[in-house]
Amino acid sequence: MQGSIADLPLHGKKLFFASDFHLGAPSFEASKIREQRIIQWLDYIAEEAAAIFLVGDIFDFWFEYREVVPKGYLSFLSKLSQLRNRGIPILFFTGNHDLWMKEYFTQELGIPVYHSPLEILIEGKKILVGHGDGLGPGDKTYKLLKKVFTNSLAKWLFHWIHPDLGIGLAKAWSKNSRINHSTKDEQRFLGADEWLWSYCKSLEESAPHDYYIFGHRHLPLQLPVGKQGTYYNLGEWVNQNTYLEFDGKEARLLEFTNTPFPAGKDYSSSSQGK
Ligand SMILES: [Mn+2]
Repeated sequence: MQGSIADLPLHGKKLFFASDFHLGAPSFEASKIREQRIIQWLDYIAEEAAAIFLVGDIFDFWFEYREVVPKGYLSFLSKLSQLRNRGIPILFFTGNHDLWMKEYFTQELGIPVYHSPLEILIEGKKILVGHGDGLGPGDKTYKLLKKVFTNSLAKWLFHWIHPDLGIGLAKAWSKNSRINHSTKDEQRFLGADEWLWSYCKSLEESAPHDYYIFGHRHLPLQLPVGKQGTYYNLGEWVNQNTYLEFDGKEARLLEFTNTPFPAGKDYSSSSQGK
């Protein structure tokens, strides 16, 4: 865990959580359409937002060089900047696709970047939020890859490759990722084999939480943890446009339907036990 915060006053507003936009994938054109939809969603929630949590894999690939950041996403970045200028806190969590984020967001936009789960205490509720990659049992290949990806020597070597080549290679490799080739298995609820759910349940024994909020799984889920905890998976925005809102009393998993009213449809009941 990277840290904890307990001072995000809601003032009658809500916290919003979304993950796995995978901006940039699978093509420039498809990503542009999704980017506009995300901007509509941000406009839609802005008035009610006490804070916005972007919970990893926001970009399908991101790497920061000393003087260079990846091209694109300007509309999205401008919207984040506008929201920050309105005084809305935004918290950014890296996922396995954008784990190379450094200080750019913090310096340019005033958005802190978290590389591991964060514990927040809001209106008496204890919430653990993070992307969720590398947690729980299994996924040994990724855990090994993450060691390489986060290795300082590997990062240092990669940053000396010209960005046109380095980013080009990374994008080509990323095309093989799950979101671009969603398997049936991924869309199916795995029951006791849901590894992030297992992680929540084992953590609950030593450190209970009211809500566990993760991305990474690409499947919206709302599942009980222990006696009073709940694990939410945020789903993704390539096909589903799902997000979570928390009003200080309860959390709701919703789907953004692109229509201003009524608020997105409630997704929580349909996902449970699927
Ligand atoms: Mn993802």
